[in-house]
Amino acid sequence: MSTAEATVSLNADQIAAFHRDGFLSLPALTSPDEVALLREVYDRLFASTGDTFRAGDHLGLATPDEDGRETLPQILNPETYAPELLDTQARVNALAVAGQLLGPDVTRAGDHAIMKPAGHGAPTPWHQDEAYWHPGYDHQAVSFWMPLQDTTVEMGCMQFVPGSHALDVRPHRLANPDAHALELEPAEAEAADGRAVACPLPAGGVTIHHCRTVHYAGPNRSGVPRRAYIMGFQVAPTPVETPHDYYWQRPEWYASEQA
Ligand SMILES: O=C(O)CCC(=O)C(=O)O
Repeated sequence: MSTAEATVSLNADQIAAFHRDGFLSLPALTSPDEVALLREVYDRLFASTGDTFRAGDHLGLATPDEDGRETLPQILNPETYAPELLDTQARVNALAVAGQLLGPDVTRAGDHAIMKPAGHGAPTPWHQDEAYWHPGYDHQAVSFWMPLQDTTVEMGCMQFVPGSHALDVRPHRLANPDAHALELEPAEAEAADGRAVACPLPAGGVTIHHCRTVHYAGPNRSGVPRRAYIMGFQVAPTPVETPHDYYWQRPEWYASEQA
């Protein structure tokens, strides 16, 4: 799979665009052959039963539909269950590009996978990734969001608010009491909607976004599952003197670290 040499790099204009907008879109992070392999791994993981996964690694980001079907399943740490995900050209390329954006001290953060089932995949609400994270730090991280099939707006491609990575973490709330997603407060979400830039992509393309960039992905109205595989990279977070007041987080999320 991986040649260990990166085959993708950013030019100066792309690096400047990322720092200006907080996101960037590339048409290919890896080869069609590797995308086909990744799709097999992905479908195997999503076909596995819940007890394959450690507690909390298989979550519903939205509530099931009226027929009881999952509408936005997420697998955290997929590489734990499919170690071949650690040895891909996509990862080599992503790490090299992340280094161009965040500097040479960049390291791997968590991977995850979010599936929008054909025809009934739910929207992913407007949010900033950092709203989920430890309030005792400021974070510097990027996510590489790679679809494993061509992905249009109607299938739920990523959408971003340009420049929003320069904001603080905005007020969020739990999307509903039973699901695991956070969403921006309604007035902020409405404002984001009016400024969104949608990024349709071919299979194996990638969007890259900063952890404070406001983003969303719509429902999947197509007849094809929308498979997204996401690799995260970061530099060491900076401790803050007074922890941020992320009142929307569930109390158990970071309880042990803050005790
Ligand atoms: O795949 C999705 O629907 C949303 C992904 C996302 O929010 C993220 O990668 O931060």
